[in-house]
Amino acid sequence: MLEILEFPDPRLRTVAKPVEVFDLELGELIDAMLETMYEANGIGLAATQVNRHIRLLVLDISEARNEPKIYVNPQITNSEGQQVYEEGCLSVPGIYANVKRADRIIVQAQDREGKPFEEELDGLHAVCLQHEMDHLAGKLFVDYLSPLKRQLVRKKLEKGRRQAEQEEATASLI
Ligand code: QAP
Ligand code: CO
Repeated sequence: MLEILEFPDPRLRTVAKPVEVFDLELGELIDAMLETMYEANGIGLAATQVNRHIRLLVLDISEARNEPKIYVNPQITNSEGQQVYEEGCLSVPGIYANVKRADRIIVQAQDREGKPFEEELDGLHAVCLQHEMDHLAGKLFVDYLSPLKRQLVRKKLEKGRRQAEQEEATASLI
């Protein structure tokens, strides 16, 4: 499993570069990202979150967790409507907030072999793709919250990490 960077890690602000070579190494990264996403109970993961700054993301919004989707060099070519969804993020664990995004999008991307494809998405699939594409631009869903709320999120995560550390220290004594 790959290590997932957590907010406010500055590496999450890196802008990803296009993928140019579709080789074995890319295939291995895709498989490791899918495994990491499933292991962490996520529905989406961008390469940025595992400290690889290339335009690659994976999703699986299916109930059975058996419909992996891979998007290399994704571009949204059309978007319409609005929807509000309560989002979370593997890089912002335990935090959920409403975010307003486009309701229907058309995305062009390449598959793991480099073959181009186009899809029309709506609902959660469209939300998730927009959320993951934000990661590739160095953006997080908490950026849509007010600065005050974002500060609260930061404090809550810090507190959680301190508590986990404390619990580990206590456990090692008994
Ligand atoms: C993005 O997020 C997303 O806090 C993917 O404790 C989420 O997979 C797009 C997760 C919702 C649209 C709607 C978060 C798992 C997973 C947590 C995720 C957590 C465990 C988040
Ligand atoms: Co995320």
